[in-house]
Amino acid sequence: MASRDPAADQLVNYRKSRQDAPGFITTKNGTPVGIKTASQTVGRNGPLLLQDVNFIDELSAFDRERIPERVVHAKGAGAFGYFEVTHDITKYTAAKVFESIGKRTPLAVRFSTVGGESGSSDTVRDPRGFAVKFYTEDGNWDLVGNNTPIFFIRDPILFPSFIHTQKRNPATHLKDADMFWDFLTLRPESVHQVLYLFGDRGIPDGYRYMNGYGSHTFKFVNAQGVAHWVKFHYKTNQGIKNLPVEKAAELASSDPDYSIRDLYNAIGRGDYPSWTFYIQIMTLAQAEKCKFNPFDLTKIWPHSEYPLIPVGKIVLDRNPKNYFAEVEQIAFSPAHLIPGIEPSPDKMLQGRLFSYVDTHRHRLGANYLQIPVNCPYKVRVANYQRDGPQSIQNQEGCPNYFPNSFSGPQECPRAQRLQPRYNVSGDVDRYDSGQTEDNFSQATILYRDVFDDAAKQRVVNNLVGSLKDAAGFLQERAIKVFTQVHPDLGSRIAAGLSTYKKYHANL
Ligand code: HDE
Repeated sequence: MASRDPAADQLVNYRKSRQDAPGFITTKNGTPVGIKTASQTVGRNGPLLLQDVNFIDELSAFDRERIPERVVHAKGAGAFGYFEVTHDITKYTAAKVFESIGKRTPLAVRFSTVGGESGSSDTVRDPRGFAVKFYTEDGNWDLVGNNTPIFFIRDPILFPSFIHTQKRNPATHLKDADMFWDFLTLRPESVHQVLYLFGDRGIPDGYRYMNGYGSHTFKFVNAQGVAHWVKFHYKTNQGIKNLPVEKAAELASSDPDYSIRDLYNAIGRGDYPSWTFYIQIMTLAQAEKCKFNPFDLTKIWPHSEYPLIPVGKIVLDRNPKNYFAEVEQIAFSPAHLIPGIEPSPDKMLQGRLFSYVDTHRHRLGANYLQIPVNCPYKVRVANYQRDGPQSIQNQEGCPNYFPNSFSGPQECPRAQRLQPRYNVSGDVDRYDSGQTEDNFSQATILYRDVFDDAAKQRVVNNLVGSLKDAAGFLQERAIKVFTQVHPDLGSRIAAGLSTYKKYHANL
């Protein structure tokens, strides 16, 4: 038989690993099951019996198989591997993961699309999630990034509305071009990310050929308690590869799980994907004088002023053994930070610090950090929290109050030193930045200087291809927004749309 790929051969390989010794079926309670293919009935055709505990065990488990899917990033693929330090950055951070050159830290990664349900196609135009969990000796550090260094909005209060416009219309249960373009054109801070999304990188060729970005600004603190602002980048060593629009559309029907399959098979055949990990550093003094707000997620830090500093590499060398246990139940959060890495005032990051752990409590339960894939297994969890649903590590006889005189765990002076005091002041208010910030200049640079002529034409085609389905007044508003990015972009979109105008004459 011709050999198949590792994903197709998963069951064949499992059988080999069991050496054809399957063992016996049991109930959840571990009791051996005699007959699996018939329920217990009164007579051959008779009704079932409540005493058929094997049947009840089976159906009650099935009835509970689904947990809520992620409200965004529902479709994804996961893998495991390690992070290895190649360059010393201890002058910036005391985080254990960066402690010494050559140090390896185990990690888990989950890649995802954003807007679609867990059964949706992998090859849609959408940002891709690139979330990394580092299992460090100071607890788990999650860098929950995307494949773009920026985002559509800069205030987290807009996130639910923004996401609603990317998902289904509540009346029709269909994706809706009016919702999509209405929101984006009313909030022009989104235009930088929109250009990225409708450019070539909007449909990566699977998950191995794209970069990852921590996106937000974070704060590094070194052993002396000195802080720097930092951004994280992980660049693919496979090279960037994107899917042409026609190929992506074809794959959406012929192989909607294209990206999951590609990652599983690459790792399965020993072709381990890797990324080089970089940081950008900004001193606190530089931030004070920065021409733009360095905590604004709609903007990048120019590499010419804040160069990439190499740090290490991410290697993925193990497929999940069980998708539900290790990928569906993995729970990332920007609030999973470790000493030496702190949040910045980026409003989006601040909003995310709440949202992820909140959604995990809903999706996985209050003790989601005791699920093996989420468990900080390099350290013993020691605190004064107890009980709750499915609490399986309840800290035995250790006192459950603090302070105490009975050898309960104590405060950690090192963690305290690595959280230096800082000053903030200002008037409490709600500051809507939609019109008051510079929304356009970095988008202009992206269109004018980064895209070559062919890429410009492709982005125009992609935008027209989506805008053509929106109402006429939204098309007009979009043309105005894109004209502010660059007059050439606005006029090319207007020209492209003019061929469709007849459909929207009355709108
Ligand atoms: Fe997320 N996001 N997000 N996000 N996000 C979630 O958390 C949220 C944002 C990202 O593979 C949810 O566990 C808010 C930016 C990834 O499991 C949820 C805001 C970036 C993943 C959530 C953002 C991301 C998520 C849904 C605006 C890139 C998948 C399920 C303030 C830097 C993680 C979950 C995985 C998932 C909230 C914006 C990346 C609802 C409120 C910006 C990669 O909590």
